[in-house]
Amino acid sequence: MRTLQKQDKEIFDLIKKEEKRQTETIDLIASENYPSKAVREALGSIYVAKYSEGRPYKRYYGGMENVDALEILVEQRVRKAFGIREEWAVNVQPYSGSPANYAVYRGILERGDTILSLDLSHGGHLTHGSPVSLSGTDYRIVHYTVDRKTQQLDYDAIAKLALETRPQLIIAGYSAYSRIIDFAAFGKIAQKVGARLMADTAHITGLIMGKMHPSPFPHADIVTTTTHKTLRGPRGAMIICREELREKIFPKVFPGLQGGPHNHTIAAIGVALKEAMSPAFRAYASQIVKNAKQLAKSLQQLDFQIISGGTDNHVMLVDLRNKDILGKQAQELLESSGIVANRNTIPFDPNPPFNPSGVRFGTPAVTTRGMKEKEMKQIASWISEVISNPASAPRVKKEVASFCKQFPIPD
Ligand code: DSN
Repeated sequence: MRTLQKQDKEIFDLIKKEEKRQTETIDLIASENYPSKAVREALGSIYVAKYSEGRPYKRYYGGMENVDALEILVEQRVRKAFGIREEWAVNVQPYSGSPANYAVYRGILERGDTILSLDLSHGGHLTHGSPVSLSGTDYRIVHYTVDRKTQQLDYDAIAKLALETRPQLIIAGYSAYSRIIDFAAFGKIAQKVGARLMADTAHITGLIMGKMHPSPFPHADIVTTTTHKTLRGPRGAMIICREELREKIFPKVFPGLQGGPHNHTIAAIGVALKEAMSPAFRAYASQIVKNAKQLAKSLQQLDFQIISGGTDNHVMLVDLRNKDILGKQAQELLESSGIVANRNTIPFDPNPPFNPSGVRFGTPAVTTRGMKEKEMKQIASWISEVISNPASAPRVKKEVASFCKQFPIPD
């Protein structure tokens, strides 16, 4: 970055500060990850200079031969990484997960149609019909919840609700749900009520490609995903749908919602997909889950309540109410100790979303740094120490910074 340093010291200094912050802290935000240097090189490539409105071989500008070749190659890699064939149409142009989801809704629903999705406060996502999202204002939203007792999805209850409310679209796929999603069960429910099924696998795409979570194919009609979470690519998204839905959905991406695709991002997604098909990535996905299970177990041993009693994937929700602290204060306290996480609602939360009863922890980023079960035990012990004794935060922060030096962010 010597050129940047010479040319723009203000931005260079901010990047260096952010690099230091990331290097010296433990990132437990379940949706974050560190892409490889190869991904970042593709992201910084000359593709950034190219406009390419349209779809491969159907563009509005000239100079397209390398953009067309790139986009076709990346679409093929999506199919290969998910183990699907040509009957699935792929679009790697969405700028991120929110517009990808909205393009699907506008493509297959009429205004006022019914969407059945998980309540945000039970682990769902803003774009799955929250009243503050356009998805919640343009459609009739019915939410399912997790079961009060098991804190897990109850497929019989979801089926009953679907029969009662007759949705046109059912959404499966979450931001804060720690159990395996039974896409086959969702497929059956959707079929029974004549709804389309959309799987939003943003959080678990890397686990699916790494064979640590069942695939949504062929149960879902549409799969949307971001590319920067467990998949460890650049910030971007994609839509995969049954071929017969292509003409309904893809025009909503362009020209409906977007202009030119971000070709540098598409190149970087391609690099991440190649990585995701390697044996090393499979080992990575497996370690993410091992680490999450260990972190949850160690926290339980320290009297933390894990929602649903554990985790099958990369994420866990902690109910802090027995610890005499709420989510906001816990997040701030942990951050002052060098442990970065986010506060989160828990199912049936009696507290408001701005200061909910829980925190969410995830292991994709720490696993990328090479941490294993032993380190998860250490992290759990720091979390417990700081929550029970806030005065320990400055000392823990120093210990965390020194510990982090053993686990550099891959460059
Ligand atoms: N913001 C992401 C997350 O943290 O889960 C979802 O979009």
